[in-house]
Amino acid sequence: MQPVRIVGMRPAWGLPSPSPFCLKLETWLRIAGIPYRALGLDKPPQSTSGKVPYLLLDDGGTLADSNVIIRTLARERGIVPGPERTPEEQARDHAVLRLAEDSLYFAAAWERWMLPASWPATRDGYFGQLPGPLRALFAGLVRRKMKAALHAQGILRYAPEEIAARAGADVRALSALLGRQAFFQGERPGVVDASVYGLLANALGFPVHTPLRAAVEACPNLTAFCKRIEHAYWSGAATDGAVPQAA
Ligand SMILES: N[C@@H](CCC(=O)N[C@@H](CS)C(=O)NCC(=O)O)C(=O)O
Repeated sequence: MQPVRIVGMRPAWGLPSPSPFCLKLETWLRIAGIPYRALGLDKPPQSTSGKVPYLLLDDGGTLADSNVIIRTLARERGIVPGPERTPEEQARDHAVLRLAEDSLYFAAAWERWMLPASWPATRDGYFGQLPGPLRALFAGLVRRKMKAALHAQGILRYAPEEIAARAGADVRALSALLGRQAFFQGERPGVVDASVYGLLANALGFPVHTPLRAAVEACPNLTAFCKRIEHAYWSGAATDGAVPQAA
């Protein structure tokens, strides 16, 4: 089977990707057993959405959005998403995915891009490989773009303490929803597990002690969940070092 080619962020801080959505996609491909090549972004994303991750298609086009990519690959390859889920379980999976991707993600992005204490680590993690003058230029440009996006999304309109409180509430809700299960989707992991892992592993691996990181560290079932995924799908995998350039 030809490996699929995905474009995402280069590894940073010992994580396979500093992007929760790129780490989610790679983790899902590992769960699904689909061979892939991860190409590190070296220019603005060439996807229709302008975001990463995206898939490079054989006809030269691209396919953006982790959920769209996963749905497409699963359909094309006849991958069964996991054990049968009741309609109520499916609704719960849906709610967990949205909680992670449409709520917690934005608090995490705010911490990285807007908290003064986080900025040096974010700048060096995302732009450290660029030559000096370009590094400062791009870092500043992307930070301004992120600020506008976080304001438009709404999170930036809250006070910092409120953002931290919202992130903490999201994390505790995830912890309660996982409970004593091995994975959010039951005994076997699926897309929801990949998604939550992409976010939580990034919260724990970011080298600054932020309120989000503290909230995750305070939930032993979530840290054990991350270790379980890491052990099953990432152990022995290189998380730093050379990543091929995007075509
Ligand atoms: N819904 C998208 C979200 C992807 C996303 O937000 N990616 C971020 C990196 S984690 C990005 O590319 N941000 C750049 C931007 O917003 O311009 C997915 O699931 O792939």
